Amino acid sequence: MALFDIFNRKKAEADHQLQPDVVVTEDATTSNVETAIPAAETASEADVPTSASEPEQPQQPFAAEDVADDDTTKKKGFFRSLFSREKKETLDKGLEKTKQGVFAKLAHAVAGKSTIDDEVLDQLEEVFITSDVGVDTTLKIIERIQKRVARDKYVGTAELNNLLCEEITDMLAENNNAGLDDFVVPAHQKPYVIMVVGVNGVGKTTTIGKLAYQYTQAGNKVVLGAADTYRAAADEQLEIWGQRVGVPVIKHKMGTDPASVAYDTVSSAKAQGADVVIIDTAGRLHNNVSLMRELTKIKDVMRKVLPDAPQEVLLVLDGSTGQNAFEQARQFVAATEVNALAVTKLDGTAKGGVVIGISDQFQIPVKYIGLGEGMNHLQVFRREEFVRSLFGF
Ligand SMILES: Nc1nc2c(ncn2[C@@H]2O[C@H](COP(=O)(O)OP(=O)(O)O)[C@@H](O)[C@H]2O)c(=O)[nH]1
Ligand SMILES: [Mg+2]
Repeated sequence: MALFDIFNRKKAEADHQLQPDVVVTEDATTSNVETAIPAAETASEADVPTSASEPEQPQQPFAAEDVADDDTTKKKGFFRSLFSREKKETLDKGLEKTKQGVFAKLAHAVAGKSTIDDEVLDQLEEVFITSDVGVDTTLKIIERIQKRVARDKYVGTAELNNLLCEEITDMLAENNNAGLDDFVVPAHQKPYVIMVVGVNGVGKTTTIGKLAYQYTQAGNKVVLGAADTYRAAADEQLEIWGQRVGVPVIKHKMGTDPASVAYDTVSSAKAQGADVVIIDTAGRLHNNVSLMRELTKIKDVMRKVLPDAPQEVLLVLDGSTGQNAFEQARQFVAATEVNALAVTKLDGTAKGGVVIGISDQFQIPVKYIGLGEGMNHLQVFRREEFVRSLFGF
């Protein structure tokens, strides 16, 4: 990516020359200018004509990605820069294993080829299927690339990463996954209740701890409820997170009715004027009828205090299980109402491509991604940033 780095740097310099009154953000003042570059400029505005005053651009492979110095682009650039360098680093680092896998396979797929022909397309299909993207989504991607190659006539393999990045981002944008703001509580929905569900060990409690941290950082008052009353020490684990983040945890004795914990948590949150309530629940399989019924009971009981609760039923999936995570999502979604997904443990796996498949195949948005065990290793899923990171931009 050295050439791309150099090119980015050139673009940043050009930006500053052409826009003396540009809003200086934290990113723009750092020496690592890469994250200050508006993503859309390289991803989807390849056809925008360049200004005559622009400095000379390198020829290949990214010569077509030009800087558009109009107002829209400036604004886009400003918003993009809100995705700070720190977050970009966490994302890049978290996806490292997946990236290594995808890159190695892509390099292999285009070895000795200068254009994207049928053979390359066949290889690409294999790259995505073996990267856990899933068959249906892979076929969609290949179809898009095929159309693009037919439309643009000559498409060299040197532009492949860029092309894939654009097409996958556009494909994901076709789903109803609205872009989400970072840990913002929807207006008039306070307290906003998130009930967290999923099988054992996927990272529910850890995700709750990270969510508590992020929502607190965003200025919200958070209360946690330890409604996993089955597993010994489950409430202690949540309590440790509560202490770490500095938020109260409502808990009862082990073995008590989880619905009563949820009821007490929501009541307490309401009384305290809290903004966010997060309810931990015991791990369960979609086909465990009594445990699935218990979720309905927890919801019903919370609604006695807050008629709209829970506004979010968050299904946590372990991304490192690849296609199993996908299958789990399918079965859970069929068995109970879920309206948000979190995919965890992306840092430990080369199977991160599963997020693309899940995001494409489910109408339910992937809202959060887990990129490590630390408090700040949870991010709101932004499809464009995710795909760009995956392809090394
Ligand atoms: N590397 C990594 N580990 C994670 C992540 N999320 C959770 N874990 C780990 O996964 C294990 C199970 O997590 P836990 O929250 O107890 O799962 P639960 O049973 O669903 O509540 C713990 O060791 C966590 O530290 C993540 O995003 N990255
Ligand atoms: Mg747990």
